[in-house]
Amino acid sequence: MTSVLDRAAAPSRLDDADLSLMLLIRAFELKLLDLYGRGLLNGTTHTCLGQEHVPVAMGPLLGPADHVFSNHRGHGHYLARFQDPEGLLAEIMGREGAVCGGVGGSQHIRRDRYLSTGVQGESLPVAAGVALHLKRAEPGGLACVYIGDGTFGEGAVYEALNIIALWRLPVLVVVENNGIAQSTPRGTHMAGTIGGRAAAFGIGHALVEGFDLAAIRGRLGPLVARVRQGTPLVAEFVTHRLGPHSKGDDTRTARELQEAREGDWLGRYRAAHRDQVDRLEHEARAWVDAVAEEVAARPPSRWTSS
Ligand SMILES: Cc1ncc(C[n+]2csc(CCOP(=O)(O)OP(=O)(O)O)c2C)c(N)n1
Repeated sequence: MTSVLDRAAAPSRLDDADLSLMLLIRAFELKLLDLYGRGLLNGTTHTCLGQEHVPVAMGPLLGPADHVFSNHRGHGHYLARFQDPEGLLAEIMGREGAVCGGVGGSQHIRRDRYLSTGVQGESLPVAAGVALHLKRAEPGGLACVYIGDGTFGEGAVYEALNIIALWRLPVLVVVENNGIAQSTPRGTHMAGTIGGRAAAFGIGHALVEGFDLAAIRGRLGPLVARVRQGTPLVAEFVTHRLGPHSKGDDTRTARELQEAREGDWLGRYRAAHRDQVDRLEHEARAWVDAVAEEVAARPPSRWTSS
């Protein structure tokens, strides 16, 4: 199954709440790059600039009893689930109130049924195990895994997909296909397609291009309902990575960067709905500025193993 949303169409108007969340994630990530540049972050960080719409689109399709597995580029996944920029920033800055006591940092966060890891490909086998438990103990629940197109080439992903399909496990794999893995373009690391690979296991595949959240949810909603009944799905979002891989490590040419910027949902949306963006963007930036100032003034976080 393939659904492609027309990227040339004028963007439909988004709900204020959805756009606010997308803009919050954008403002948060820009603030992180600024804080990193000033030496105020602990450890490394990868931003999801350009991919903010993916977890926001998925938000209402997932419930609190579902498990979410995130990756190294997971701030948007976390913020879409918990809307907690204070806890996340405190975690990344190692300040009091940090979600994981400041030892997880940007990439390794655990909260309720949310877990992120920087180990590429690790999450799918773990999600398969969790989904087996859900199938037996909490039917109707699912495990949602976010991975990138580069990580989709890890061997562990295919062992997991095999078992997921064979045992009809409630796993939803969301691939954020931004066309590059660190510094390796997709064309030099992936033979065939993500859809073709899902098909090899008899797993359904939905291709999502665009950021009309209502249309995406309308299309994916029935498929996610089927995941809950044991029909796994690979949902592939075509996205653009606007920023560097982590901080100052962008190997793309000026032309490739320009193409990524031209594909940016925010630039395209702003052109069609400038008033709404101006109003909500200002609020999002003000919120993040206030959070950053407040969190930076907190004492260091302390972690205890108990
Ligand atoms: C097992 C493992 N191998 C390599 C790395 C180093 N690494 C971190 S992110 C990354 C690229 C991931 O690319 P992709 O899955 O396309 O996600 P994107 O960064 O584009 O969001 C690599 C190779 C790692 N973290 N874990």
